[in-house]
Amino acid sequence: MSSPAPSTLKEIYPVPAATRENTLCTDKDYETLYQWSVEDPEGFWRRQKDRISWFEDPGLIKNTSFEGDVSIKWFEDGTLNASYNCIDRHLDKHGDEIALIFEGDDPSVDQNVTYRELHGHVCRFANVLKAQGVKKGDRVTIYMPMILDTVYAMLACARIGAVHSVVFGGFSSEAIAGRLDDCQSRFVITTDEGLRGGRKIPLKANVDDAIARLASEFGGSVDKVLVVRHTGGDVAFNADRDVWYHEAAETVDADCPPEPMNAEDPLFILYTSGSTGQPKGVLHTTGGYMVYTSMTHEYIFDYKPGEVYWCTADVGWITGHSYIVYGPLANRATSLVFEGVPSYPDASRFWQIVDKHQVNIFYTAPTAIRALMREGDDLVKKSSRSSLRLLGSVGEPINPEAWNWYHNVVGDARCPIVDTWWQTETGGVLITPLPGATDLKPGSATRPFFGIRPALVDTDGNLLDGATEGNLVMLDSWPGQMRTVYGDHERFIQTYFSTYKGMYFTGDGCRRDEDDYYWITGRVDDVINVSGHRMGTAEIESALVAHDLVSEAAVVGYPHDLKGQGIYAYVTCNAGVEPTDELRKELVKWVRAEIGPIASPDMIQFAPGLPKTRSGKIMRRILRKIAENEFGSLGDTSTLADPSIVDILIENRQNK
Ligand code: 6R9
Repeated sequence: MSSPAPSTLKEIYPVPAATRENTLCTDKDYETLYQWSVEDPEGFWRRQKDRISWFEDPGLIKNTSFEGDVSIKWFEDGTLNASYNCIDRHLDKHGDEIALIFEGDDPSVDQNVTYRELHGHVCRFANVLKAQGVKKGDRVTIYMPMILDTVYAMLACARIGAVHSVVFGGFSSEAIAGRLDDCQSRFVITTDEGLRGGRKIPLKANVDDAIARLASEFGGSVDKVLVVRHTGGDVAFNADRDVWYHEAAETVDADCPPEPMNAEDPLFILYTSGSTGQPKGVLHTTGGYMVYTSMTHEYIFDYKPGEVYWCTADVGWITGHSYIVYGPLANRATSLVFEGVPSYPDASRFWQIVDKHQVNIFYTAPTAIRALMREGDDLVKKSSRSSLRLLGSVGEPINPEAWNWYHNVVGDARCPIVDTWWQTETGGVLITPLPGATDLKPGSATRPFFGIRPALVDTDGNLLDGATEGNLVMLDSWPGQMRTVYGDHERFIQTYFSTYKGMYFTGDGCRRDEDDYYWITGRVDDVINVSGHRMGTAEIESALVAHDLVSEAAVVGYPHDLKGQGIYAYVTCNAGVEPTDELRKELVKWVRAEIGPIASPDMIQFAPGLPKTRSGKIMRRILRKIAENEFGSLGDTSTLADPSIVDILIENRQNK
C-alpha cells in the first residue's frame, strides 16, 4: 500500500481553513453554546425546539430524572408529527428539491425522488397501512432491504402514529419471531427478496418462517404481511394474510393528513443486544428525538441544503434511522440510500458512487474502511472524489492506521473526519468533533455535543477528574435519549441506571486526555462489537446451548483485523458426543439460523469444561486471554474450582 505508515500520523489535525471559513459553528461558537447548553438546558433546548415544526408548541421543556423510577420527558406538552417534519414543511418552497437518491445493488439502477414525490409515496403507503387495519400506537415490523420503499414505510408509520420496529434484513427468522412476539406486532412489511452483491436474499420466505415459529414457539400470530415487489422473484402467498403493496396502493387516496402526536408518543422501537438475556426493545419517542437528530445532523456534518449526504449504514440499525432518515430529511437534506455492498461489482464501488452522485459528505464505519484499505489505494485513486468535503466514522473505535488511510487516501488530506460516538440508546451522537470547531486527534471522538455531560467513574462509581481512564457515564439527560425498554421499564432501570446511581451507564470504557478529549476504549460489559454490530455474548451462548449436542458454551470477543472483534466460542459437548470439524460447521450453521449471519462464530474451541469459580461463575477474563493468545497474563487462577482446565484450554487453543 502506498499510503504513509502510521508512524507519520500527526497527533493533531487543526480545522482546515476552508472548513473554518464556511461553517455553522466555529470553536468560539462551540465553547459559548456548550456552556449555555449545560448551564441552562431549559433555555438552550427551548431555543432549539424551534428547529422542528410543532402543531402545538411545547411550553414545558425538560422533565427528567435518573433517580428512582427514572423518568425522561422532553417537550411533553407539545404535539408534532415526524413525517410532517421530514416532508410537508419543505413542500411550499422546496418541493422540487431532491430528498432521496437511490443507488441500486446493480450499478445501472438509480433514482432521484423529490420532496414532493416523497410526500406522494409516503401518503399512499400510510393509506395502505390504514386500509389494512393499522392504527395509531400499533407496532409494525419492517423487514426490508435498503430500498426507498423502506424509507416510505418508516415515514408512513410515523405519519399515522404507528410505531415501527425495523428488523435488520440480515437477521434470521428466529430473530424476527422473537421481536414480533416481544412487541406484540401484528403487521409486517417486507419485500419478495433483497439484493446484495448480486445475491438474492429470501426476505418474504424468512417472514413466512418467522410467523410459523411465532405460532409454534410463542403461540402468536400476525394479521397482515404487506409485500413490496422488488426483485420480482417467486414467493409463497397466503391469501388470508399476505397483501401485495402495489395492488393495495391502487385503491387508496394519494393524500394522508399527518396524525398529531404528543412529543412523548413512541416513534419507534429498535432491538439491540445487551450483556444479558435477549435483545431489548429500545423505545424512542417523537419530539426530543426529532429535535436531537436534526440538530446533531446539521452541526456534526455542517450540513447545508443542496449538498449530497451519504450514510452507508443499513436502516436496520440506529445509524440508519437517525442519520439516513429522520435527521437528514428534517433538515431538507439530499440523503443517499444504497442497496448494495462496498465490494460489488468491485471494491471501488463506494468511490464510484461518490463521483456519480457528487457526494459531499460521506459517513461510514471503520470495518468498511479497513476492508477497503486492504484492497489497496489504486481502487480509490481511480476515482476523483473531488466533491467530498467531510468524512464521518461510526460504530466502533477507529484505529489510527485506518483513520490515516481514510484521511489521506479517501479524503486526499483535505476533508476533516468526524468520529462520532453514540449508541442505539442515545438516539443521536453524543461525543464528536464539529468540523469547523474541533481540532482532530486520530482515534478520538473528541468532545461532547451540546447538552451532553459525560463523566468517567471508577468501578465504585466515584467521579474521576482530569486526564484519566474509567467507565463512561452521562450525568444528565438529552432530548434524543431512549425512554424505556419496551414493555419492561424495570429492565431499563436495571441495565442503565443501577450500576452507578443517578447516572446513565453507557457500557463503554473511555480515556480522557489532558485536553479533555474523549477516547472510547470499547465495551466493558459482555457485549462484543463485530464489524460495528453489537452482539450480546449471552445471546450467542443461548443459541449454542439450544443445540441438542451442546451442554455448555461461553462466548468472548478477540481482536480481528477486519471486523474489529471476532466471535470466539468455547463449547462443551454432551457426554459421549465426539467433537468433530463436522460438528463445528454444524454449530456455525446453527447460530446463523438462530440469530443471523452476523452472529456466526469465527472460532469454535471444544472444551472439556469451562473455567469456573467455586460458586459456578464462568471466568471470562481467562477465556478472553486464551482467545487473544495471551497466555502469559492470565492473572490469578487459584480461585477456580478446577485450575487444571486452563492448561487444557491453552493446549487446545486453535491457531487457525
Ligand atoms: C451508533 C451505534 C453502540 C456501541 C457503543 C460503542 C461502539 C459506536 C463509536 C463506538 C468508538 C465510536 N461505538 N460508535 N466506539 N468510537 N465512534 O453504533 O450504535 O449499534 O448501539 O453500538 O458501539 O461501544 O457503545 P450501537
